Amino acid sequence: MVFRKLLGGACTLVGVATTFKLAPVEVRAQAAALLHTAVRKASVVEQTNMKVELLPALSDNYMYLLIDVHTKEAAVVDPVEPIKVVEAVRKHGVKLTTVLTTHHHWDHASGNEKLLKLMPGLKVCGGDDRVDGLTKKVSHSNTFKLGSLTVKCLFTPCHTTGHICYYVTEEDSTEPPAVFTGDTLFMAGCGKFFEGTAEQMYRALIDILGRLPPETRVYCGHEYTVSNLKFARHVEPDNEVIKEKLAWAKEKCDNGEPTVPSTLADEFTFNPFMRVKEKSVQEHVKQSDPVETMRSLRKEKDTFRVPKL
Ligand SMILES: N[C@@H](CCC(=O)N[C@@H](CS)C(=O)NCC(=O)O)C(=O)O
Ligand SMILES: [Zn+2]
Repeated sequence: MVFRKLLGGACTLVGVATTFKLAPVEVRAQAAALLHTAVRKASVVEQTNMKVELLPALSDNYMYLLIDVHTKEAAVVDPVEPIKVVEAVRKHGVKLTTVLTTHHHWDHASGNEKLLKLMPGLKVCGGDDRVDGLTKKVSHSNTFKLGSLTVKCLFTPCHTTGHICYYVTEEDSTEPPAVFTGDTLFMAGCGKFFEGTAEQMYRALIDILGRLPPETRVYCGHEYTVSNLKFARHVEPDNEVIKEKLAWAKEKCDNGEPTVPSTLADEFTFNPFMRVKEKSVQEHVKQSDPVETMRSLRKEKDTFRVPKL
């Protein structure tokens, strides 16, 4: 018996029980024990000038510690669990100066005030007055330095009206840039259109994010990859890349490992919301216009029942 989604997350926990006859309380105890061996693991992506530590939070959120290797200045993206952030800052011996908030939802922004109390003087960026602890309201193309790194704000309204993605580049580098996409672009999916339209998501995914260098690494706000790929497979049953990626993502999640980051080039091969210009995707929703395809796909995914396998 497999305990997937036991804690409500997309792929938080997997374990194997030996009997089907356990009482509910025993099932819970066994699951709790398994939690200790199958918790989501933190991991670091290291480049010459830039380090990104992935910090799993809540059941399926990600926070990210972004470090400029040269100056040891750091920023944190969506620090919903501030204590974990403080621990990571101490572990790396870096100076945290900046909070990059993608949007105002509680699972992204509700740690800002507490982090400010723990580390006074932080610059808290966001694109929406509803962001807790906001000290620096940013808008499209605003650019600032984080040590030797450059952070550019990309306004991507739709999931919320003030959503910002943060694009990070290293000067004179041949290594890939990074983009923190919050709940706009997920691995193999996109955010719900809570406060926006298909036109806006098309602009965000195709015109803004889709025009960044293809090798750009994508760090998104949630670990939804497995369920997103099951929807992708439903949309394009003949797409072999989706099948391979799904097998890979299941394996990762079963080991408590992140499927993040991907790259923009990868997303164009398996993410249906990035593939709205492809005939195979358009045919699935019986549309011929990319924006209408985006609208139909999102509508269908809003009620899609994710299959167990
Ligand atoms: N479908 C989500 C349910 C939670 C949810 O609605 N998440 C928001 C972000 S906080 C979202 O935009 N999800 C994208 C989607 O369901 O496709 C899941 O896989 O657990
Ligand atoms: Zn979210």
